[in-house]
Amino acid sequence: MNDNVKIIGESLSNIPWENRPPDSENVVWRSAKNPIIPRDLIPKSNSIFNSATIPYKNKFAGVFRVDHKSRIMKLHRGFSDDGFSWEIDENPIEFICDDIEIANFEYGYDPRLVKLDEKYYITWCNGYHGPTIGVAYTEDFENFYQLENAYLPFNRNGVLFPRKINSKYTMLNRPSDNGHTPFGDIFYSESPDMIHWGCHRHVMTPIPNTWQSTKVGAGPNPIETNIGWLLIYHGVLTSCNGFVYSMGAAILDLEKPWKILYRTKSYLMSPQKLYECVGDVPNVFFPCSALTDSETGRIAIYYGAADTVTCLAYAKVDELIEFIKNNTI
Ligand code: BMA
Repeated sequence: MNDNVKIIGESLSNIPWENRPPDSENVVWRSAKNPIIPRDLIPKSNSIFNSATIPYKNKFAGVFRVDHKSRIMKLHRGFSDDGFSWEIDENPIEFICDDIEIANFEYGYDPRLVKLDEKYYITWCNGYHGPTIGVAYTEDFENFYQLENAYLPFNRNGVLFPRKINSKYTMLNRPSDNGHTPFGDIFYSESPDMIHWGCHRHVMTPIPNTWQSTKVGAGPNPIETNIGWLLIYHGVLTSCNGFVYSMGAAILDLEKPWKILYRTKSYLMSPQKLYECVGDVPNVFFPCSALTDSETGRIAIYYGAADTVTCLAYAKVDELIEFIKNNTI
């Protein structure tokens, strides 16, 4: 690994990993085992995608977007020994919440999962009179405590940073509409207590005539490096056949993360494999989570493909950051 670039975080010697295939020169490459989670892993599931994983007790835990056969969107818990093979609960997570007004949310989807202050925080797109950002935490993956929604509707892609910045909890988010949102910029918000969110700053806007021309949204929780926050995100273009979701990356300033240092001009990954192009929503490559090993610089990215299955892709932090710097807008 290039000694100049380092992930600031824990080592993870059992990170799911496959070396780059010899015939690939890409800075990000797919798992040969894709899709690692089929749509019908549990009896209730129509599809399992856009999901989040985290190291837990030397193994892995996850929160999964499961669209049921009724087509309600729910969050389910799962565990894995190796990060590839998952056991997902048949029933959705039942969040503990004192306030009945927000407890019975209509739907939950696109979870993100991050360790912060020795707790595991989950954020997701939460149906409360329209989509907003739900927030909850667990310490043991048994009891999940739901907090206040972060914002008023309409908002999607609420993604926490893995530590406080300038003594504040911080979150990227994407104001939206109530439907499929043909627009969308990424904003940054702060909170002193994980309840009240403010000090909103603009981060990123779509770029006309590119793979990210319609909207952009944060993907996995940002990865801290000595160069800046590595933000893997999705960008959407509108083709004559509908939206196309691809993956790019940016490096954000460590202290003022609303400032972009570098941002990829071309996408890093786009829907090209059959399982990304064919499914309930064709042409979707949607990253939601990344495991990292600070020792080797390995990054394993979990992404949803075609709103149907869950997949894995890999990168090395030094190569990825060099690529972003050399291919910046
Ligand atoms: C977005 C979200 C994602 C989904 C994508 C493509 O608006 O709903 O969950 O993957 O659309 O359908």
